[in-house]
Amino acid sequence: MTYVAKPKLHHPTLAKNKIGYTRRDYEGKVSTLCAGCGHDSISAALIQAFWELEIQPHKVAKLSGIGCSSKTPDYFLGNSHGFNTVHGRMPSVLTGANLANRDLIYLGVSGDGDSASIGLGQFAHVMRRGVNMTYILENNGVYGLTKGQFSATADKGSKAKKGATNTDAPVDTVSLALLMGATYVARSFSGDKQQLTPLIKAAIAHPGAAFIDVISPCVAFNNHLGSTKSYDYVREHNEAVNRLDFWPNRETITVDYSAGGVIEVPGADGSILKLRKLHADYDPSDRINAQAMIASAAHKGEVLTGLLYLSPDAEDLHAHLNTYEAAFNKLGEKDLCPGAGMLEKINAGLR
Ligand SMILES: Cc1ncc(C[n+]2csc(CCOP(=O)(O)OP(=O)(O)O)c2C)c(N)n1
Ligand code: SF4
Ligand SMILES: [Mg+2]
Repeated sequence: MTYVAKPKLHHPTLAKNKIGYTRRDYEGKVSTLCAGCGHDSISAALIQAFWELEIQPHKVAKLSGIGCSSKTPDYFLGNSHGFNTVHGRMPSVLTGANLANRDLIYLGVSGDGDSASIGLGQFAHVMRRGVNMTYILENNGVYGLTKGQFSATADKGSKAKKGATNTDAPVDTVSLALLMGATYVARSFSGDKQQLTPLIKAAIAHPGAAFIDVISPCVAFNNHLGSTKSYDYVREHNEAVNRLDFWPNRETITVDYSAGGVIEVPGADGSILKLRKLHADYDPSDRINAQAMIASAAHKGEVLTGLLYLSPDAEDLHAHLNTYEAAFNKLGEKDLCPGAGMLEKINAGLR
């Protein structure tokens, strides 16, 4: 089975968002992934997040690499722009698209093989450059598509389905993203849609490189005893540092909070992010403390989830480079080709 068309009909009472779309309008083709694969739950959270944010699907560009995870953009946002690139090369293609047209909302979807093995360099550089994007890493600790080899995020000592032990040290992608200068860093679990959906919404609103590592069990090759990326292991060792709620710009807040332990973070676009603290000593604006807490949790075999770091003064690549605001495809010949006089002036400035 490689392709199944989805029926277009839907129930007339299906709820619509303020721009008149139902959740079905944010879906894609029928998934061909294994039943129970964590990646499908991440697609469901993405559909929910874009529907709740009332984003027009044609305003979104979704780019991915190669892998089961990288196939998923076909299963959501069927009316958005999409580019299934080359293994480990999504970040550079996305960077180019973003530089040419900043008017779109950029979503990068990748796997642990795609990002932490062949694409490790690209991953590091897209974070340090601050490309305005939401980078979702669907982390199952294996190369699912090529039948379950250990990936670079597999924990040392964890077991493969047939019993082999992984002897290599793991790449911890959230630590790396922090080290590289990402301005929004989170970790979540595909089995926790309540936590994941607002994390995605806040990442989309974030003006810079937003990274979410989502532990996403592979039921075919890495969901057994001895795996640290199985549903059972993550449920037993999930340590949430906070819970997040997100309101897009200036919407009335109707939820009640007890005053203690809640931080309110206003976004540059008028949105509001509320963080309910679960760990008294966890401050997501403190990069050094975040790094220490992540390392300490990993040492204890815990999976630290939630919003791990948020920079209060994030900027994106366009701000760093002071680029021209209009998308290249909106510029006329006069702007793109300012003539011999201008060329002479530029050349003179370089002499
Ligand atoms: C250049 C290149 N090298 C190797 C492959 C083979 N290959 C395809 S997918 C994949 C690994 C995918 O693993 P991951 O990114 O973790 O995705 P998952 O399938 O686990 O979601 C590999 C090695 C390829 N397609 N291209
Ligand atoms: S092989 Fe693993 S990652 Fe790929 S679809 Fe099946 S469960 Fe998901
Ligand atoms: Mg994988």
